[in-house]
Amino acid sequence: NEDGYDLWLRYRPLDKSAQASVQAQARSIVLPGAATPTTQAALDELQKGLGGLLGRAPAPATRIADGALLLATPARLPELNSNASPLRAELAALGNEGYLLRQTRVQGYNVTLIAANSDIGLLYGTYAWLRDIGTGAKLEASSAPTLQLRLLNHWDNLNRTVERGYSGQSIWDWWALPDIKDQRYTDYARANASLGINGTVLNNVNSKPEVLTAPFIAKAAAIADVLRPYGIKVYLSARWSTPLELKETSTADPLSPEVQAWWKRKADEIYKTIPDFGGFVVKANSEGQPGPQDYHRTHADGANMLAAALAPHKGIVMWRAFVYAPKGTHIGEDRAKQGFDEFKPLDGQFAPNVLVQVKNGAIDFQPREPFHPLFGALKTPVMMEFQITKEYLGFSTDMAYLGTMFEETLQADTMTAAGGRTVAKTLSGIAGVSNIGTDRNWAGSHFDQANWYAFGRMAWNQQAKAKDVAAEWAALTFGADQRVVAPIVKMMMESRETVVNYMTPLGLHHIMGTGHHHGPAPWVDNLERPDWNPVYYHRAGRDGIGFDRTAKGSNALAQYAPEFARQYSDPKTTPEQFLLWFHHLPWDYKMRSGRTLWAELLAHYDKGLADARSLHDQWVALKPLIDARRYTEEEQRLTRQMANALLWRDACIAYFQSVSGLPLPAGVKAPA
Ligand code: GCW
Repeated sequence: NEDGYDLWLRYRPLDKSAQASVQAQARSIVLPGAATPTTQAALDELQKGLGGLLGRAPAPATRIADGALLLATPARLPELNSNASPLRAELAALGNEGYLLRQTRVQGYNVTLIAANSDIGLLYGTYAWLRDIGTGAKLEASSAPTLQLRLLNHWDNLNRTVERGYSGQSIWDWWALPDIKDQRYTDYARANASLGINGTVLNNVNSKPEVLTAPFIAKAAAIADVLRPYGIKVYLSARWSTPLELKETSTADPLSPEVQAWWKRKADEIYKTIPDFGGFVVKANSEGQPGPQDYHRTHADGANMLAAALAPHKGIVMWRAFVYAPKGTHIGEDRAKQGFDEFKPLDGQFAPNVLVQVKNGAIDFQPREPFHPLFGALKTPVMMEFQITKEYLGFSTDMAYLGTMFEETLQADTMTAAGGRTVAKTLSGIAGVSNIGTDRNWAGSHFDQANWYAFGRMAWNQQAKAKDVAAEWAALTFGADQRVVAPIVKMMMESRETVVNYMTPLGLHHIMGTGHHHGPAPWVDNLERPDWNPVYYHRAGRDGIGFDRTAKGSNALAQYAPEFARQYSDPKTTPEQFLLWFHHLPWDYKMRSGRTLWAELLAHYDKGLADARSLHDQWVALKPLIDARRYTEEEQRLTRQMANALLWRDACIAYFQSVSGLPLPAGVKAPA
């Protein structure tokens, strides 16, 4: 019975004809030169993978022969680099992490070649080759990542709870570390390397001073040792006030020499234990976290001080732009504006090893947000922060494939250059807030594995299409049978829009339940800070609904490129999916469909519920083709999702009706 532990690395037996053709391409496995931990990982994966797919893995051999699967870098096989080699130029263009897969002749033999410039490239190539076999794709490719930083961010606490985690405890067993290294760490490394993820931040951005003490550095080092062969570097979230709270300095002012010296010593200490440590991510002066502003210094002062400590070791600082102060400042200001307002003026002041890490949208990981105005606005290198865990999209209960959301954001045109410039083109790195936990299936639900997968594949290639990625994942996860893959892809492609429709259609946002963010609460109006209240965001009343972010309102639009601002300042030229994000409109505003805004809103809620029911029915129809355990586990969630969708629809309609005072349009039945 499938429990999901193997993720997309299941390697279940291929059918006989596929086995024969793969066998012909891999009669032996040849790796010229000495094995390293990384090539050993590749060889081990081939043993495991081919062992499963073919029933028996080919033996490693030392001599190239016809039918060999050959893993080679120019250093291992110098002829790849010779002027005569047809692959020389292609290989040179692949950089350190890229790979190519080719049926070709080497030394007069017909071989299947996995070639790269480095051992890590060989490992990535190995996973790509195994993936191609698993999906039945053609085994010819060349691929290299555009971004060097492809990270997971764990919001894992040291007590093993996970902030916004819906899949069990943290996989990092801090108590047992460093002596006891769970097999899960290796399987985690394999899964991430199979996607090309090359860094991981182990702990929550709401961090604790303890994580930077010697015992925890030793624990992090033990994890780093497991991940290193897989090309994954370890990073930590640093709490701004660490030295002060540990009582090792008298202040946390970034300009204090005592503080600067402390961080330098701390960096030296970390690098003694973890020589390839990646660096720090920092959440400062946001939601109660300490930061340089506590000392009247800027985010740049803070980031640069840490950057100076890490620079001699080639470490980096990822300074988060999700900064809104929970108390005091900016009260009454549109929260969507604060990140830009704080960071734009600091552009140009950051040290070269600082990146500003920006959430995909300016509010907070909503089911749909327009891209953050900082993308394309800074010279400072910027990283994307996506949230893989579904804090606002129904946790791990509701099905919502995020590939479509990642694609929508990455391909959005920032209009910050002539001819257009997508968000993807403005990035220097990408991070995803992990959905991984100790649940047997890692992600809480089987379909949430797809969100980890899609993040990784799109971190490698921002041009990847959500639909292709879904098809790959479905084939690897449920078997490469079109009777299964096609309907699953259809469900996945519909799923996120379904959630948007029954939660926050037409640009509504932040109307979820207080604190937990699950379920509807558009009526909440009594929280400590106005910009925590749903009523602050939907602004529904007798006169209409929506947040006016044009020049008549908060003017958040002015933070975008002029062409974008122009298009979105007019409701008629604003895409309807963002209408109420940027505009406050009367209930009888005429929509493109010809319906009134009120009727259109109801239609979206109805569609969300209908589509949630349809997702369930589509899954039920697949029952004969899905193993019993995974079928049942997902069926229960889809049943729960129908109830969630019903609650969302009825609660939102009832609430909005209570403020609009409008009757339900003819043909719409009152909520049961
Ligand atoms: O999305 C919000 C979450 C917080 C989170 C914060 C952040 C880690 O509700 O749980 O804290 O954003 O991104 O810093």
